Amino acid sequence: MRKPAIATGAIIGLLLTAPLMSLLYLVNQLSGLAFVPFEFFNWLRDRLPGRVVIGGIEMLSKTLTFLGLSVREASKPAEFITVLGMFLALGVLAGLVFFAVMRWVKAGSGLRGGLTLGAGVGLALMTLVLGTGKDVVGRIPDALWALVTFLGWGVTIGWAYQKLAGGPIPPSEDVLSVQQLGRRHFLIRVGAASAAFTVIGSGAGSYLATRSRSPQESAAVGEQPTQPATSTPVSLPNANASVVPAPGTRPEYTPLPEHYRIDINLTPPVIDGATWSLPVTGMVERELSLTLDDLHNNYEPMHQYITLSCISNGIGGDLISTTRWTGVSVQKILRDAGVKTGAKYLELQSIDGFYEMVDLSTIAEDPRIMFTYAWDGVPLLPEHGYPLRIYIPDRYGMKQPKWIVNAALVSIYKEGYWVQRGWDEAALVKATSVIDTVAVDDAYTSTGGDKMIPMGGIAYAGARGISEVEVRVDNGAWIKAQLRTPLSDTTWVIWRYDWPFRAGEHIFYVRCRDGTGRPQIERRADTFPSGATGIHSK
Ligand SMILES: Nc1nc2c(c(=O)[nH]1)N[C@H]1C(S)=C(S)[C@@H](COP(=O)(O)O)O[C@H]1N2
Ligand SMILES: [Mo]
Repeated sequence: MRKPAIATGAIIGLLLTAPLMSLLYLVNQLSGLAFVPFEFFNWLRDRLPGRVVIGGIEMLSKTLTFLGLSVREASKPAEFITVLGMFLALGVLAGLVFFAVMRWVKAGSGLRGGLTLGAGVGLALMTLVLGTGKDVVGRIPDALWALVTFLGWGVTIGWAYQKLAGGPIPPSEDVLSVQQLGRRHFLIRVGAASAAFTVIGSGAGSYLATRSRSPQESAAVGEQPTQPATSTPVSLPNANASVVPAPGTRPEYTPLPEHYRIDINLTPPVIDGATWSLPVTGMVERELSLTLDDLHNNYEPMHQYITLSCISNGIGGDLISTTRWTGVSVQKILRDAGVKTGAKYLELQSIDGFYEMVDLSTIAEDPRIMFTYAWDGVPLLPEHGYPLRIYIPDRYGMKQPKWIVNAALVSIYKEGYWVQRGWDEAALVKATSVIDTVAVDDAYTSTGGDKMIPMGGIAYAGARGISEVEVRVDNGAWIKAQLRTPLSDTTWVIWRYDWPFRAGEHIFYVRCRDGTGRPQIERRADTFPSGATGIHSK
């Protein structure tokens, strides 16, 4: 008997892993049981060296930019596809290794080998699933599901091996071709079944995903009022500002569905707001446990217009947005809890394994630091941190956890999630300015008779504000732009410059100074590790 080729193992791995993933997806959509490929990659993500994770993310975002796709819109789908592709590749590898190992094992043990493979992988994934998430008991169904499915997968691979290895060789000269024909037929049949299963399973899964939210998700959202997602304040605080944005400037107030989203999760963690509460523990006089109702009813709500930027936002990038945040000053909560002497930091823990520290001295100095429960007048959307996130002025998003599940006062410093992975410890926002538009189609004639082209965009320097924006055309002099009164001290500023038109090809440059008069850094630097610097041009 001739043993099947190792390459055939790769094909079998592919043909059997694809329908398994599709089954896992369908069942995840139907019942909420864990989608193991995501669990696996989340587990891996938290254990790989930060450099590797960041390298992967940066490669992905560079590829998207290269392909002309918006990082804000395309990064989550691209992450999905990458992770699914990588999991499938692991399945291929498993098939390959299995067939290679079976070459050394005596004939007839395909099924037993498959059982061993399935049990090994299944038990490993079961342990992994049990280890992620706080509540081990609640994870038992997910863990058993992982075990059962991968056991079945392993046995099927073993069965396929057995089939391909075939029985004893028939006494004919044509042995090889007969056997090859049999193998080819078998592979075609498995291939067809695999394709049909994969298409039907993932098709039904995505139908369920688009038709309705998963059961847990609707449970969490059920707590929220039936308001439309976007309820732009009827009148913005700067409604009477004299400087009008140039046509084509991005919206000053980002529509909520367009707010960028960045986090370490493939799908947003879902927290049930009705049962959630925030424990305030550690070095406190009185431990607190604050429900959403407590936060709403026992504290005066505080509203702040805020621009949030990701440290991974490149020059002129789209990982920056502005909305109205509502919550409770952290100072008030700490006053109620009572800070014990010796406490130095507020340690925040999120449900997705993300964590960060805030200096108590920073909190003591800044009443704007805010536990936030609403954005744009509605409870936080699941992807933006429902039920609670924190706002810390002047810092990039990486310092501001979403989905907070614990707050503890501590005396010992611990690096936050991204800090531990090599990113800047302070993550203070770098001043930046962007040209959104050179509105050639909106040219008009000035009172002096010149043809004018409105230009505009944003400038942002965290909570330091913007004192000046300048524009340069080609090698000309830097000219001051007009600044529109911003929504608040902590948002971006819209600038506008009406350029006296000259025919020909031009390059436009922009730069700014923050509220303290400090010029933005013109030297080009990458986003890693402290945020991008450099001049935007168009
Ligand atoms: N729990 C948790 N909080 C998080 C993150 C995360 O991965 N997990 N990402 C941070 C980063 S890097 C950014 S830029 C902001 C983005 O917030 P948004 O997605 O609501 O715009 O969330 C921050 N808070
Ligand atoms: Mo970020």
